[in-house]
Amino acid sequence: MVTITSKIVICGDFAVGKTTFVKSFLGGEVLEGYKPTIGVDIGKKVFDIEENKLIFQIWDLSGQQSFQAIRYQFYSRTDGAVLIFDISRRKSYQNILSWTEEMLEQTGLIPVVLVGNKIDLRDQTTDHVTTAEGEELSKLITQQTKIQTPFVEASAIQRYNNLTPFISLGKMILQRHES
Ligand SMILES: Nc1nc2c(ncn2[C@@H]2O[C@H](COP(=O)(O)OP(=O)(O)O)[C@@H](O)[C@H]2O)c(=O)[nH]1
Ligand SMILES: [Mg+2]
Repeated sequence: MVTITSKIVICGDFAVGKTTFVKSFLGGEVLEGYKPTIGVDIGKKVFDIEENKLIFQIWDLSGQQSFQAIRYQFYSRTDGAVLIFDISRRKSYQNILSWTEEMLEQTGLIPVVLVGNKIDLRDQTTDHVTTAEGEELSKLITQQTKIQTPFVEASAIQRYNNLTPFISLGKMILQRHES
């Protein structure tokens, strides 16, 4: 049994639901800190995964600061990432690969989970991103990270699959820790 602290960054376009997602994961647990200079909220949650203790430190972009200016501090010493797009906004899906590229440049090869959020809007959106398209994208990310990237459809608002991405990521981080 081990206790490890891991820094997780949450990436994706504006308004895809990053903050809502993080809040629904953290539940009642308090935010640990705030880095106003770089526009980042940091949350903390302790999770038991397969008899190990994982202390998640979640970094969520909160400000409107230009991505270029803050990315170094934001990405420094990152152990894993949750990449989020909005299934009702195709542009946010198309932008995921540039998020991935920019991130991996700074972090090196780290485990990633891809999330298609706002699945509750699927029936109301004609041009929504399909499950197959999400899975296709996760394969492309797998090629980049060299680590199997799961794809999870979720609804942060309805708390559907709001824990799954973090548990998957936690398991991937523990596996790397062991090997
Ligand atoms: N329908 C729906 N709306 C969501 C969901 N998650 C977030 N939102 C809404 O999307 C908007 C942007 O969410 P926010 O978490 O601030 O996005 P961020 O800019 O990525 O941090 C807000 O109005 C949220 O209430 C979801 O799963 N379903
Ligand atoms: Mg936000």
